[in-house]
Amino acid sequence: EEPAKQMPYNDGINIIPTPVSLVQNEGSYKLNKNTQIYASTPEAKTVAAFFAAKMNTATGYQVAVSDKEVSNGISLIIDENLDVNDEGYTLDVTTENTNIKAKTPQGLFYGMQSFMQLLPAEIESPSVVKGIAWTAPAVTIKDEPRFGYRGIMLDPCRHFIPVENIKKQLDVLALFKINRMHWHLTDDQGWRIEIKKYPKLTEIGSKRIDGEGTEYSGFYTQDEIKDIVKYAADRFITVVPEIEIPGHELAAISAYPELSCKSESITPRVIWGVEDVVLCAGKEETFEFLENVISEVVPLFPGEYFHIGGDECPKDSWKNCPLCQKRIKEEGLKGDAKHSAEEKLQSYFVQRMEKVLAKHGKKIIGWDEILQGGLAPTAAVMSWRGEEGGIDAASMDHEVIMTPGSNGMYIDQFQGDSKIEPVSIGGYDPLSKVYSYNPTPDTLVAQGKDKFIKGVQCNVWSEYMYNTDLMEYRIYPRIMALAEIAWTPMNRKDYKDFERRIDNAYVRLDGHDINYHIPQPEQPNGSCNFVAFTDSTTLEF
Ligand code: NAG
Repeated sequence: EEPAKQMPYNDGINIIPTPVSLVQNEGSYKLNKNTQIYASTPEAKTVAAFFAAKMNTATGYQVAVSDKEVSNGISLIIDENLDVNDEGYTLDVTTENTNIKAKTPQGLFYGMQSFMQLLPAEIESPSVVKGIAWTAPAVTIKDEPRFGYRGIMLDPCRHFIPVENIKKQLDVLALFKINRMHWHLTDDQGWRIEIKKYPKLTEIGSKRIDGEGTEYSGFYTQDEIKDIVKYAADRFITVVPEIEIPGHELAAISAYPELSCKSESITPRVIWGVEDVVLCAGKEETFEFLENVISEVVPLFPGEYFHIGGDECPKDSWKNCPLCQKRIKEEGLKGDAKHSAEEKLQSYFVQRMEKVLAKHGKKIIGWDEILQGGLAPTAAVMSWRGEEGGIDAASMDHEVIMTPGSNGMYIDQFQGDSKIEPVSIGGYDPLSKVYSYNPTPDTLVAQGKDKFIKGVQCNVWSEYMYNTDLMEYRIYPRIMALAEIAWTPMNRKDYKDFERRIDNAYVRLDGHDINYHIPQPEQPNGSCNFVAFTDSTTLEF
């Protein structure tokens, strides 16, 4: 007898990310209008109901959830002894029935997402599609993710993302088993989260005057945030909030000037880039303000990480500020060969935040500049200026999320010929580059420290994403490459096959009305110089 075939190119099977192990068997399973889903626990039932509703939307069937085991149906079974990790699952599709097992409801959710991807792509349609045989090929799958943190960072500060659009992204990200949405809620160009104790943060800090005098604004109320966090949780996505300190602070300081060293009167920033108007590290009021903000933000986000930013904080205002210098003296923050006194002041700042957040039961995570002046004892690092910060942190046994701009993780960059693409911040990150990134650098593997790499993320900075269509254009399809590098083991990755599977995924994206990028033929050099969507009146780079 011939051994069952491990599909080398998953021929005809389109699951993204590719499962750890997949064997295709003879025949297929067919949904019918009365298919039932059996769920072994109340939580499994919630997962079953979620997918029954989706299937019914596209098929027009009356798939229902049942408390009893059913024949010819789909079974969702919690099995605590299954030999996979907490997010893993097994999926057995036979000509008779479909069985999914997992240790957790999250594992069942991913098993069902894989099953959905075995069905025709029109299963993602928002309304009934007639004339389709809703069959899935018979397969045996055993699957679990390579990394526990599979993320995307969204930036509603530079350009706002309405609640409905965030939900749309969450729907689609969940298809590809992405499980973290890092939400960059404050920056120079806008403070985007309601803080009840400090109403001016949104009254003043969420508004800027763009271009020829038009007001640009937007923020999320705490109720809207709760709604999004719940919507994400229903799709097993944890939202990681980011409140930036001590730089990228113009919006907060325009609302409360006393927070900066010179208490200058400013407005939220209109152009992009970095300015030396930062939180004063000498005033106690700064820390009081942050503690109050944190105590309103923490209850909204149940996840383990709280992101405190930390990137791009110039040090001149601290150098020239008597209160900051007093603090440096009092705390004995002497400059040495490795770190300046002001870098140590930044580390002091971050460590105070670490203590405040620890009291709330949160772990801090920050951009790799938080290594300057000495890393806070329990901090996790998000490595964006290349991999060095992540390598340093992991070799000191700190958790790391890799998101290096140099390795394709900055998907605000061009993904095609800049002469025919909408204007972007620059760079060049085609799909193949995102796909080829491996988040565990060899040097860490050699030291046995790669286990501190907890995951990988793409960042969607929105300086040049004037609307959500442009944002989607940058996100898709590159985020599907991220999904695969975060989930699929190295030896199962295959770019050629990924490109094939993407065609099927585009139909799924169509079902969600996503404005994805389609590769364009490259233009001969110099023959085409127009750039679409420019807004040269407000941009300076
Ligand atoms: C960096 C900034 C960010 C900006 C982005 C554009 C980080 C951590 N910081 O300079 O504010 O939007 O690049 O690609 O990325």
